[in-house]
Amino acid sequence: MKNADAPRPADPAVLRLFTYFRSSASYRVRIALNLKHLEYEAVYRHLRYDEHLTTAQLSLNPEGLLPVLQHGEVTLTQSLAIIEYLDELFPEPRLLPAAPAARAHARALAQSIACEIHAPTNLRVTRYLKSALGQDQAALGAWSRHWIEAGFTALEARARAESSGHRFLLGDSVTLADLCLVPQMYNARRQQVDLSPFPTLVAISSHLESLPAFAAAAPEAQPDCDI
Ligand SMILES: N[C@@H](CCC(=O)N[C@@H](CS)C(=O)NCC(=O)O)C(=O)O
Repeated sequence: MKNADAPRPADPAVLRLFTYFRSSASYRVRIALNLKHLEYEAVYRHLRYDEHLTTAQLSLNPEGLLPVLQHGEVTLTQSLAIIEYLDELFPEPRLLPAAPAARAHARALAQSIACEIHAPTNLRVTRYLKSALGQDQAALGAWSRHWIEAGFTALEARARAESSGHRFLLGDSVTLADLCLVPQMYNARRQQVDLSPFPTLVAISSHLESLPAFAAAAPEAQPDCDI
């Protein structure tokens, strides 16, 4: 991984990821890049200092969200779309199963985390709760824990039924769903969610976190980590 702060001429070979160490959507993409052994340039954008909301950054992603991936002339947003793009261009190892049902299932589990847990607990949501609706820090924590616990309750039931050996959420290799689980588990710990009702998810996440590609993508392993 290299750091690049200044834009460079488009090079079709270069992958450039706009990332923040604690951004779980960026964390998903970092895992995918590592699993596929892809070199990339990291451009760090600090969310707390609103570096994702500058004019230059909004020209890359008008949503004002990380991650953004540049690949030559191509600029991509939305972590799940980015990961599918990488999976199509660099298929080893495959992160989406070949069989249509398993493929749909992996996407559903990933979306259960990305859309049903992560989206309502995102920074801009909690900022709005605080600034526009006058909620205090305790209320923000309760809000985030509520959505994480609701989502994890459903996910735990699915994992108990479908995970073999508690190593992956689905089947016996890493899928897109696992790339979403580990960052969400990091967030859950940060929000001090009681994880005792979710032993299957904890076991799967612990196994995944021990894999080198996941460990190298962890927030603490990022050069921009400031905690
Ligand atoms: N659905 C988007 C979510 C992206 C997202 O929410 N990114 C967060 C960091 S994890 C962000 O940039 N938040 C900035 C904000 O909320 O102001 C994706 O999967 O890429």
